[in-house]
Amino acid sequence: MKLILAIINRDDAGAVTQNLTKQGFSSTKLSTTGGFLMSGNVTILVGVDEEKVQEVIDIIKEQSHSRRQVIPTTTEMSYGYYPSMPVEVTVGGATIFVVDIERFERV
Ligand code: 2BA
Repeated sequence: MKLILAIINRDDAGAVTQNLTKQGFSSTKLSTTGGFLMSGNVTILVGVDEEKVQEVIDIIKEQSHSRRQVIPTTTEMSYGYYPSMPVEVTVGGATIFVVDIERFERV
């Protein structure tokens, strides 16, 4: 058994979980925050048998889109001027981890 953790954009979360459910996969959605942008994203947990991992990853890939995001930053100059220096980063589609599960039980 494997646990898939997928960090995705909030706007894609509904489509990802709906498609997982449609294909018969259970999932749990957590509200999370990225350490770099400090903005909200969503982490989806899916527990599956090893042979189903690729199917789940394909569904996540299909529904997760990358986006360009501009973040404001400021720089201190020697003469005390703090101009805004926006930086653009590409976020997503999805950051996916697959980990081994030692034991899985529903009680
Ligand atoms: P954030 O940490 O908010 O990062 C958002 C985006 O900012 C990243 O997109 C990447 O393009 C950029 N970025 C992150 N750290 C950076 C840095 N030190 N310097 C320059 N640019 C940086 P993604 O790579 O698509 O990541 C999206 C979200 O996935 C991340 O949000 C974080 O919540 C998660 N994530 C990505 N890699 C991870 C990892 N190795 N471990 C845990 N979470 C991760």
